[in-house]
Amino acid sequence: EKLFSVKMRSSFKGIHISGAEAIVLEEEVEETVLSFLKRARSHSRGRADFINVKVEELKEEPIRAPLLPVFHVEGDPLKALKRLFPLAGIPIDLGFKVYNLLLSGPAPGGRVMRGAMIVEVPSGRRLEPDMERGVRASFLGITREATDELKGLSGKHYTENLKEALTLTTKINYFDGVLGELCISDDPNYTTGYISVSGVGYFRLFNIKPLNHPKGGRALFVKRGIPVKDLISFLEKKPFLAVSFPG
Ligand code: PML
Repeated sequence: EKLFSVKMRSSFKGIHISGAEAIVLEEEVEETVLSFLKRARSHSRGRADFINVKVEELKEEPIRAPLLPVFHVEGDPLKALKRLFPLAGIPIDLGFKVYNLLLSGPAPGGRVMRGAMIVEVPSGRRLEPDMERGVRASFLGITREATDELKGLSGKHYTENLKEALTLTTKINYFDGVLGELCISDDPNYTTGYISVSGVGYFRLFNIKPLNHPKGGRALFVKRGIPVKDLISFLEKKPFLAVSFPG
């Protein structure tokens, strides 16, 4: 069966509004394109005046791997991070340094990055080649079964952001030497973030930042000596399809 990558990005007056992507069967391409178009035209950040949709057949079989299990963490998110950084092998002080950097804007001049930082543990050295742009993962998808299962398990806490973030971070954590990822949305209205821990799970943190705070971003924590070029090319190019949870 042929698989296709479908990607959408939209903007208004040159400023990014929304993006989405999927890996789907040939017969699902049309409906996917339509749903992405709808989404671009009805985003909370405004109505797009530019929409780019790209459809391409996958040239190689995607990696298929189960989604990381999701944990909804109640209570103080900072207290939770204090326990979760060590679980990922990240020193607490380094973890919070990166947390504060994401909130103040990790790109030069305190701007937000479109992609992620790569933070070496324990040195804290930044390994992404472009500190303005960061690293972005692409060629991501999730099966319908896995989406339905996620919806069932998350109940009223389900959002499209959750689905996309979980798919993305499952791919990130698949790479050997990645310890986890910390994510704070840069959407001022979206205050749920997460820390993912490789081989363990996705810990969803409510109120990880104050409402109306316009900054945020992503940081990948990696072991010293990880082949950074291979990691980046894996993230950008290797097709990855998340399937149902393990067990
Ligand atoms: C969630 O678990 O609700 C997703 C959190 C990250 C959202 C990042 C974004 O899409 O801005």
